Amino acid sequence: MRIDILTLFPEMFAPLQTSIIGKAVEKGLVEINLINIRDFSKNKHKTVDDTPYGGGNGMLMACQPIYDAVMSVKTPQSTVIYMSPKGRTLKQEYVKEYAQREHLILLCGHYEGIDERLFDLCIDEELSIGDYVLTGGELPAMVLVDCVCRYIPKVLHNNDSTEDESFSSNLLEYPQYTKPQEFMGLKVPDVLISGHHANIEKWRKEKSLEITKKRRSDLLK
Ligand code: 21W
Repeated sequence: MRIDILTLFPEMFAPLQTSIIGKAVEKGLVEINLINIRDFSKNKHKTVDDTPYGGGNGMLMACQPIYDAVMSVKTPQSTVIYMSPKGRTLKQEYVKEYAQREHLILLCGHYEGIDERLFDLCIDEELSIGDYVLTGGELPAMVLVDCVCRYIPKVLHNNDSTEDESFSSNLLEYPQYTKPQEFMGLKVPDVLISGHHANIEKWRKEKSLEITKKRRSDLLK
């Protein structure tokens, strides 16, 4: 898979070079390109924003630099996603779909948004990551890259992603413990030390159900 990220702040994406995603890029499992929208500005001062027609506070990202930046990478195989508070809210179901695409182009907005005409010209969909207000689309784009990459074959070592689809799907995680057996007077539950795999599995399912009922009963519907 190839992911092109269009942003005014490419340096914000340094974390993608670390950890599991960094490894995936190194191994060539995913190609991530950062494109600075400002490089496409055709005016003298390399500006990318302008005041909104009709008045009002703040600045908008203008058509020309974004249009040219998108067109420099867009092919018939591309899906252009504008990270936007007005988009549909990201769900795991969408993550799996995005992971099947050949080429994602993620457009990160800043300021008050982008010129509306860009939606008709070069944007396929709008995507939010949740109901809270951020300062721009960069963190949302990183969230999307992170969760999509988990579904690219060989990115995860164990098969955590396929495990999502088994019984555990739509349930919160059961409690987990590692060594030592006792810490500050608190003991690991006996069943986990018993070595009785059927009992352990039963206990985990029960605990998952219990915590899901308590905290996220909406997931059980
Ligand atoms: C926040 C931009 C609010 C614009 C009309 C005129 C991308 C985001 C963002 C941001 C406004 C995502 C207004 C969850 C997010 C993002 C920056 C609107 C008021 N309306 N997912 N002026 N949350 N946020 N400004 O904030 O770009 S995906």
